[in-house]
Amino acid sequence: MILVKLGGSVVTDKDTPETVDEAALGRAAQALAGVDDDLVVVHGGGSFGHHFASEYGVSRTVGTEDYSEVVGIHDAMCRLNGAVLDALHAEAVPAVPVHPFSAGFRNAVADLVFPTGQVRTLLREGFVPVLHGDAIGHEGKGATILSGDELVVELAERLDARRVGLCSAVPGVYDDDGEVVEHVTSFADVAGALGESESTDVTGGMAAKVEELLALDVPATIFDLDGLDAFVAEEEVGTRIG
Ligand code: IP8
Repeated sequence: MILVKLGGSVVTDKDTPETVDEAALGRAAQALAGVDDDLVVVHGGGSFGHHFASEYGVSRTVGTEDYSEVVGIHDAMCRLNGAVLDALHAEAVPAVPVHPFSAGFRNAVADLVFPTGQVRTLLREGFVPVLHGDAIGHEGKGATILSGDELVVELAERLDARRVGLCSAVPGVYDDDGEVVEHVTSFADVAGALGESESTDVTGGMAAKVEELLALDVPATIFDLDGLDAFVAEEEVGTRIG
């Protein structure tokens, strides 16, 4: 199985609330139509989820108990998910939605509990499940944000992914000189260039991504939209993590 995350900043215009970058999304869908294996797609929040999450002050650790905020974030993500599905259908990819809000939760120690039977079954039945960052019930905190990157880590392990690709706004992880690093094996290698794990992105930005991907058994690759065709063709591209 191949797991691909489409970054929210790739498929949306991050500066304008609720705006899909149709051209970029169309290119991504066209590339994904070339995957010759089982495929799971995860997409991020971009100007849909992040816009509402930061307006309400909700993050992976700060929750909300206000139902209208939870619904506001979730509905925005469902609208983006609909746009991603439309783009994939236009390329004849049998994409179907899986909404994490209705599938999992975080327990009292903030661990993600996410059953994967539905995704496994859909894959076995020949579909391409499309999941996304979302609001998620969080024991003792109301609801917090589940990032698409957390989902990627969870699904890659649980579904035994053969390859994991993150299509992001940048061509890979940069070093101090602004060059793309080919291979990162420890966070210390790039910590200086990436800064701390916290950032203005409500789910942590590139540093959090690298830290989480390093914990995976399967190597993950970070590349930009120009690199997606190469990733699908199993060529070396971007930065390999782990
Ligand atoms: O863009 C965040 O997912 P990410 C999802 O993968 C929301 O970090 C709801 C902000």
